[in-house]
Amino acid sequence: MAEETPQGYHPADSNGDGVVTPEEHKMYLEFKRKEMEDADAQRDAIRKMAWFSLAGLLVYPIGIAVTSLLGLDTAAGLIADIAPTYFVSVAAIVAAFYGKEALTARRSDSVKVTQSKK
Ligand SMILES: [Ca+2]
Repeated sequence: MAEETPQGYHPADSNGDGVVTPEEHKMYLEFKRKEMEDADAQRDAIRKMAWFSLAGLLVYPIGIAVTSLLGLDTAAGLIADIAPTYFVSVAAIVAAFYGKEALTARRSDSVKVTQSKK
């Protein structure tokens, strides 16, 4: 499947000779597939991190209560001491996640307009 490119540029034309050979086309498709898989894995990782952070927010006070109940007063005190830092950090992670989601959603909603001189 050779594809002529009169402009001399095609993303699949890796050696820039103006023709997309079957090998180049296959490489291009493989690259695109990997790119999509990477983006998917990245989204999954970020989503998991956000859920882990939210779960941590819920478990944290329970941790204080459990250590207190077990009589580990020093541990309970230490956990309570780092609570402000922890909560602010987790809030920042979750805010960054939702901010990114909102930005991505807005970008995919928008209409792209391209202009070219003829
Ligand atoms: Ca080529």
